Amino acid sequence: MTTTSSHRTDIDFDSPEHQARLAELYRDFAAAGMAPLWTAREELMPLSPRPRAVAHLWRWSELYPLAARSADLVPVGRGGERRAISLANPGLGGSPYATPTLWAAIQYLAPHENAPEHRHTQSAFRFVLEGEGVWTVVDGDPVAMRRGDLLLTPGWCFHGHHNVSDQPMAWLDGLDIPFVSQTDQGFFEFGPDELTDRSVPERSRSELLWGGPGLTPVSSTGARPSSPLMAYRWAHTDAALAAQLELEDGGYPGVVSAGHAAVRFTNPATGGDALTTMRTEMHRLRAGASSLRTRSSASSVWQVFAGAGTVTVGGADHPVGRGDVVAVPAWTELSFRAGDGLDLFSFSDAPVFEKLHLLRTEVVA
Ligand code: GTQ
Ligand code: FE2
Repeated sequence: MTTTSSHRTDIDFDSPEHQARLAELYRDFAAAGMAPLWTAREELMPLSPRPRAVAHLWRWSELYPLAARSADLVPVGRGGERRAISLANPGLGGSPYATPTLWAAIQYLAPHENAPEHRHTQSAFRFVLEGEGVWTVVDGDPVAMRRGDLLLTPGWCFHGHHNVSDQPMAWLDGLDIPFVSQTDQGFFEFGPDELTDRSVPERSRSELLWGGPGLTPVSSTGARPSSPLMAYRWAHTDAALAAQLELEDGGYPGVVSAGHAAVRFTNPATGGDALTTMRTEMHRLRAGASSLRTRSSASSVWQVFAGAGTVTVGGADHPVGRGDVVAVPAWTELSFRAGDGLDLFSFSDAPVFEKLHLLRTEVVA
């Protein structure tokens, strides 16, 4: 690469002798464990993000039967820990990651199966597309999992799952596994082989404490960075979205389009994201409505919860329906259009970059 300023006039850069000495210099750099910036500046410091991950769509009609097949062939137990099958972005060279920072997986528990307790520094959530009958026990608190619910497992909380029903159950897991792995922050501990509490309460202890909007238990011992509430129930999320759509102007004009309601799952004690490393949201588009076209330096994963429509990502249109999952790399244009109505769950790595003052988000004209 040539420079356009500070050019030395006493050197003939094009001479064969110069070229040979340069090649030798690069060989010696490599041998000494050194690498120049100038030959790789564009790759190392691009003008804007150049994600290796690609926009990709997984169909629920393909994910679910494959997860069910694995239940006939692979037991759940100590060691492997979970029957979770990740969604691997084809741009990431075979890594089992949806984006460079986000793990998205379908987890499947056959009737009366248990997944043993463990804990890890990775944060996790479960989002339930369909079914019920599984309780996830988070630090000894059994939390029911049902359609439309978001269940949290903040980092370093013990957790195990058990299916008490005669039906299998599958759901979407989201974790920050790739972010934690690539930054060498992973710690893991096995818990007891038997679940600490096999009871199946209607509501978890965390919900009994934090059950009212805007109401903090007086006994609360102070805010923690991740949410003290382990379950965000569909009835509440649905009601909040329906209420927003009653506002003709969307509430905050310019941020969302008309006919687009959106809520973020937050820590009720702080108003911040429910988890420290992942942002979780639910969106609803009225029949025929379109979202604004946006892009963000955060990468994200979206799952259609209900309805059908079109996702436009990286300039390509994809028809999507219930359960379909879309990975959206950093700085990739994204918009949605609803058919008869469209409910979408999403998660992203935005909290990480927000805390580091790296997050950039824009509405594309
Ligand atoms: O349910 O504990 O998809 O530890 C990946 C790792 C789920 C879990 C995953 C996990 C879990
Ligand atoms: Fe886990």
